[in-house]
Amino acid sequence: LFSGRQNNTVIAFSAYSPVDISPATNQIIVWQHTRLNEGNAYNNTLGTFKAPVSGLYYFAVHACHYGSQTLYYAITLDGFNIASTYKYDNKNQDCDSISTVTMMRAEQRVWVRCTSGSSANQLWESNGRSSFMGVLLHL
Ligand SMILES: [Ca+2]
Repeated sequence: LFSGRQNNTVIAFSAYSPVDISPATNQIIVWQHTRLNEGNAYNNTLGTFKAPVSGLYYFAVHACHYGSQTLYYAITLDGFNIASTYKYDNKNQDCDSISTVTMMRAEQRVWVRCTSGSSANQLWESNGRSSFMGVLLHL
């Protein structure tokens, strides 16, 4: 698949386990554990991904919430929402996903932001079922 490519830079991460399952409005959702962090561009203390090179990137969040809680979140590029959603179920735990592709310049950052927070436990996290991932598609 990659034969003939002159540059085989691999930048990819997959992170899970949000530090705070009751994020406040505008709080960064910090995913503290990484299954994968090729290129070390995802910072698991800040919850931010910093593009090491300019290119086309893909990001996705899969997030689950507690029953009767609404979970509002977005993928942001330097603070501007580039994908967003909210998820509610009046009874059951449930999950949804958002994903997007975006051009990034080197040093720009992407993170997951809670767009309307609560002091109640919103994020349902067990065994890594809520996660954030990103990958460089093309230089
Ligand atoms: Ca909190």
